[in-house]
Amino acid sequence: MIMKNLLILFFVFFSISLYAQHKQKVWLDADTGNEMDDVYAIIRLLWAKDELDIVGLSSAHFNNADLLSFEKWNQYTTLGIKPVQISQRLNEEILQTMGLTNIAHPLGADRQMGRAWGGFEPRPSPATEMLLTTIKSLPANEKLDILTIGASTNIASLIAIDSTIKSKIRLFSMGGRYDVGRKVWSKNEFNVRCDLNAFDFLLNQTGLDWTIIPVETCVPYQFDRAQTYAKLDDRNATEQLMEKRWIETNPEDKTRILWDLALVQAYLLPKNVAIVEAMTPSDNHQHTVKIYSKIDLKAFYDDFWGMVVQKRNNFQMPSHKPKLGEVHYGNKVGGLIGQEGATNEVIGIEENDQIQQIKVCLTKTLDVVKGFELEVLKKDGKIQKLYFGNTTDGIWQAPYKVKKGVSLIGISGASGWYIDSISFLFSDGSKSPTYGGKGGDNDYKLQITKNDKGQFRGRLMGFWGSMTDKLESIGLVFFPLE
Ligand SMILES: [Ca+2]
Repeated sequence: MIMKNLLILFFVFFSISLYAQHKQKVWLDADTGNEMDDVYAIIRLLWAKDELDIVGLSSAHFNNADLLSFEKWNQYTTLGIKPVQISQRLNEEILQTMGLTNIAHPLGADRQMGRAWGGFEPRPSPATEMLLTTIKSLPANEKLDILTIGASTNIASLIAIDSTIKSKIRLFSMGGRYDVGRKVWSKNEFNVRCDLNAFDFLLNQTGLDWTIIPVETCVPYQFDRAQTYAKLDDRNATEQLMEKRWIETNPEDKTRILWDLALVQAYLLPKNVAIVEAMTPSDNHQHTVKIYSKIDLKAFYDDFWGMVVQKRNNFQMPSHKPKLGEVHYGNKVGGLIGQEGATNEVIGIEENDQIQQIKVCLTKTLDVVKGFELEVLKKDGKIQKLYFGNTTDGIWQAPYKVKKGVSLIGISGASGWYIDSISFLFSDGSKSPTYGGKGGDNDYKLQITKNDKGQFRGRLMGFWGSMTDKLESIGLVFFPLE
């Protein structure tokens, strides 16, 4: 199992470049109600909200001929079905679950561009309206990246309504077929079939920066049902959205191709994809578009499942960025989901303090951490004891003597529901023994990192987290130095 062996490192970092540069604005348009992979793709993109400015999530329809002839479309009864409304409801559920309803989430068009026999009449919708407003308010040097993982009605309509916005967007879409070797297109693909007019309209646009991931590139990117169910944590609401979606929508499928997730990850992981230029199909205006021709499958799997674990532990991350001169609460690890524990923090390590010894308190069964005590020699020569966690009725371990001149810079160990084990990391690269049990699926490491010059980027001031009769979660509290 990949996850069992994957050591996930959580670095407390405050790279200036991350915050100083403007974040790329991104919009995702999804036919979320269609199959199960849109949910995975949306969640993966939303997990990138610290690196990107995700400004909108619009809904797309998945109108198709089967809805008129079959009684069911996946779990939905087709009688009176309103596809774009299903996508919209799911989009809202995802944003609510992740606490991100502040991201715009307008409704998209309920039908294709033009008519069944053709035509490029746009379908205005709240989505095209909000997209226009967003694009019009961009500074001169900025573009909006739009990702679309369903029928491209909303994006084609946007351009049909106002073609001047073409120079202000970069489009990334999933759909269509393209055989890179033979340089042959086929429009026989679901997203295209749901709005062939829109796809043709987009292919006829010159001056549009467009990158397409065709079916051929996505096909190898498959998830195994049993593995996916096993890896998604039942205690995490966001992960449950993904598991539930598979169970409800495509329960009989032992494997699924994650088409839409492939597009989102191709966008997020440009180093792990190959891009070729392709001449548009011969029945369209002749110019080139970009094709994601290959994806690094291992990098994609590792990225996705690594993020699942990382976000499971980090979901309570404070939203404010660290500033010089401001105490910062770093990411926490541990079983945060129930939030049954009381909040707990200790901040008292000052500049030039010397931690002399650390004592860890474990449960009676010795397999879970309850808390710890730091014995600090203050500048004025007095000894101060700092306590973290709930140390009543615990078993104290032999104290760990800290070397003189060495400072505490972080912790590592394993966590599950609770902090199963902990060890302490020091400025000279040394590490205390590990205290606690062997449990905990998630290896964690929280530490203050060094800059290029080898200087620590911050100073550890203490810890924050939550506790029941055990230590439930823990994060570093630190003072940024750069
Ligand atoms: Ca889709």
